[in-house]
Amino acid sequence: MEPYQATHYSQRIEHVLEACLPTEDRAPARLHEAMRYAALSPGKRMRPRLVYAAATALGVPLSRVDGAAAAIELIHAYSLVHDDLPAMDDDDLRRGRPTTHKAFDDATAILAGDALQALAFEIVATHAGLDDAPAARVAVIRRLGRAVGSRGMVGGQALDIAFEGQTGVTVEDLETVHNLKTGALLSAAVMMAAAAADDLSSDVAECLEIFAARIGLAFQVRDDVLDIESTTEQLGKQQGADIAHDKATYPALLGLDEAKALADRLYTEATAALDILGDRADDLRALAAEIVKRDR
Ligand code: GRG
Repeated sequence: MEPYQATHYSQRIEHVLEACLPTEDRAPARLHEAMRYAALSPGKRMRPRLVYAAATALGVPLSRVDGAAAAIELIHAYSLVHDDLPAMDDDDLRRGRPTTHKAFDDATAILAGDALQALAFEIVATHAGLDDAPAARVAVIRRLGRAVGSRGMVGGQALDIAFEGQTGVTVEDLETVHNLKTGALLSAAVMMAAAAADDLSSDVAECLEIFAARIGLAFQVRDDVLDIESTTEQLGKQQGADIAHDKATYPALLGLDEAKALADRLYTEATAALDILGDRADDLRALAAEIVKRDR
């Protein structure tokens, strides 16, 4: 099912990102060019779309979460730039284009990632949408900071690297890595919208946490399946990279069919958690379906 606001969310985030990224006519021009190259390249914008869909489910005006939506996509873009570097995955292709360090150079890519991360926090701290809600703003910033650092995405990346080439990695280890590396940011997308809501009940907050956790893991299971079943052209990045890097993945540990069944189970659990929100959560349901059925 196509979410009824899908196009609206996608267009909205492009405008917000375009407006908040420094232009190349300002020094340092090459750094700004690299930041725009990394952040505006054609990704799925899944995380900002989750922010908007969660805001819709909670009756939060989208203008209130534009800063959070932009910030999370900038953080995601930074993580991809750094993940593609020779010191990490050493990839040449991302979103169907040369990776940032290939299009520019390693030093510029490192700095562009650093600057994208700093810009994300600047935006969420200053965006006008939360000017009238300083406590909500702090809660949003706290969510983002926690999700991105050593107890979230960066910590997951560190564990992922540590597990590379290791034997004896268990499904529980894998779940820990992915809950941190991928799940933390996807959860933050949903929970930043919740943090921007005025009067969120603890029941709804708890259900959203469950939804976000399940869908975050389902995203990663699907990513692992696509690494095997899709093509480089379709993915816009190197297919088979997990096997090449000797990474533990769900299909490697569970088998392909069981990995697919796990993604379906996680999807069912995620959407069941949305029952409490009724029809207002239809866009979140549609995004969840997109996450487990996507082909890129
Ligand atoms: C380097 C600090 C640091 C963190 C890296 C997110 C991440 C952690 C690495 C990316 C590598 C990777 C392939 C992770 C698996 C899941 C994932 C985040 C895929 C890419 O996200 P999509 O599919 O990408 O949303 P688009 O391009 O559509 O935005």
